[in-house]
Amino acid sequence: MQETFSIIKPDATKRNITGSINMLIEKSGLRIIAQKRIKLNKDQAVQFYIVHKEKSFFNDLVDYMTSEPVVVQVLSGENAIERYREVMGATNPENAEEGTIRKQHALNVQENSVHGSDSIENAKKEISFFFKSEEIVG
Ligand code: IDP
Ligand code: MG
Repeated sequence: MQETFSIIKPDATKRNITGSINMLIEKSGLRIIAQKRIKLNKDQAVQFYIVHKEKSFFNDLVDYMTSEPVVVQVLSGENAIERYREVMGATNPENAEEGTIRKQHALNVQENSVHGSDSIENAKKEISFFFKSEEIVG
């Protein structure tokens, strides 16, 4: 069993499709073992995406991530980190496979509906950034 960190992003909360996304997560066999709706502040968004600080899209990304509420989640399952990356689909929805969250719901490469951790180390870091251990109930 493994845990990964997920965000349902502002484009999705704004369009009221958090339930549709959770349905795809649960249909994939992953379990939502922690979840809360929050509004990120600028400091949180900058810190969360700090690895992208040199990218041309960084400022836009921070503005977008703070524009509307998000839903932060911990997902568990076998091989959850890689599994959720598959369920999400490619970063750019134009390249995402049929049936993935991003193929079904993303608007464009920035407003791509979901985040998922990309490594064990980052999953640990991202989960503890948003959740206390007693908020995670498997
Ligand atoms: P990921 O979310 O699939 O892991 P990353 O490369 O880590 O993709 O990028 C983080 C986020 O930054 C993306 O999910 C997307 O919201 C945004 N992003 C990535 N590449 C671009 C781009 O080329 N233009 C605009 N936004 C981008
Ligand atoms: Mg990433």
